[in-house]
Amino acid sequence: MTLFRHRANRIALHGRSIERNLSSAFLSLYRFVFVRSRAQRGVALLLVVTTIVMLTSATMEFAYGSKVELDLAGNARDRVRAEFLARSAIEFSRVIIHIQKTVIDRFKKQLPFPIQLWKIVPIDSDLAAAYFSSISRGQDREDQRGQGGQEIKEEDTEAGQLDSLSTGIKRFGDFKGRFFANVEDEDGKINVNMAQFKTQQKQFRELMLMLMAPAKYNFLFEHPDKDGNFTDREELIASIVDWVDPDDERSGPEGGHEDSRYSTLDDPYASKNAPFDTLQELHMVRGVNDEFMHIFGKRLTVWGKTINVLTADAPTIAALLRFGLPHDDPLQSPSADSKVLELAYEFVALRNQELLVNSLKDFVDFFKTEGLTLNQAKIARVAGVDSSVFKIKAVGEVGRARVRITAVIDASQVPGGRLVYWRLD
Ligand SMILES: [Ca+2]
Repeated sequence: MTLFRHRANRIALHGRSIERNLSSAFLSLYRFVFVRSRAQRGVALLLVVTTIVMLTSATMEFAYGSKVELDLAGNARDRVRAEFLARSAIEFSRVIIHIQKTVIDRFKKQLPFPIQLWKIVPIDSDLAAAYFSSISRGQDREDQRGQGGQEIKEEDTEAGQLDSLSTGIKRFGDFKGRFFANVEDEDGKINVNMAQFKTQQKQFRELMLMLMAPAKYNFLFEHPDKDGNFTDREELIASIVDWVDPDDERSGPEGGHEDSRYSTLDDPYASKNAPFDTLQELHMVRGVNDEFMHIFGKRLTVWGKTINVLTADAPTIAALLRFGLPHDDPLQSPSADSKVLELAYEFVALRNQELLVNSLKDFVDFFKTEGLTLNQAKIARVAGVDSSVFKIKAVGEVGRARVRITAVIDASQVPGGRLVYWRLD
């Protein structure tokens, strides 16, 4: 017992010692904060305020960083979704092209007028969703009538079940964002890559000359370029031919090496001697400038097969008329420029209405009634009534993310089309 009492006394003594120490620490802190001089208290307050400010700014920085990272992740997710919506628009367009090639073009002689499905069918997810939604509502009404006691067909029941929300299967349009696309045929234009083939160079030169022939385009060839060089129509066409043909000889009366056009420039380069991959490459060719591209760029392509007279614009049709007319025809004179263009516009206005044009013969016959004698065999070497190459410009949008895809499909061999160009922006 004595031992225990002794230990208890020691613990009690130790406890009082801790109490004394704690009291001393609190007293020091109290004195530091409340009893020290006013200057010392000011320093302490400053330290506390500074610490609070630093902690607050660090917390806000962390919160801002987290928000940015969250936004970035959200934008990346939306961009991926937008890309795949744009891809959906491309596939939607390919289905349209497939139907055009396998159904419409096959039976076009039985049709009352030419049908270009890619111009008629809108490729837009909002419109498609509205269309499918109306079909679905109609189906629901059919189902309700069926449940009222009338006989229900087996397929109606299945469709109703599939459309039911209880199945968990989404209807078309039940996704975030939208897509749309524009399809344009490349066969309504003149293909500058024709110039790579010896067998087509003569036609290409003449066709390009006829496109640029009108006197209203003279201004393009009357001023020197930034290097002080003049380029007339023939020289510009010869430069395009030399850019893509495999040899190094300069076309035209001057002769020599074709790269003499570019070797004396401040930043010299050589002709490509290969087909154009994009139309923008034309800017590399002697004489081609922004004004030239602004006027003729939309009538030129690097992908089309032959000029489709059913889709070409009026100035291209006018070029084709000059190409098919005899060289000594009065309509070849500069004073007849407006008359030829007027006839071309008249044809363009009529071709998709009551006028039946299913062949180049119909095309030639139409202008025969206008007094033109066109060489059908010559026109047939560069033109036709079919389109096989299509450029699709598709857009996918989700939130603030927007993805644009440009694709070119060649459906001349495969109905669904072969992909020949793909660009994602
Ligand atoms: Ca060449």
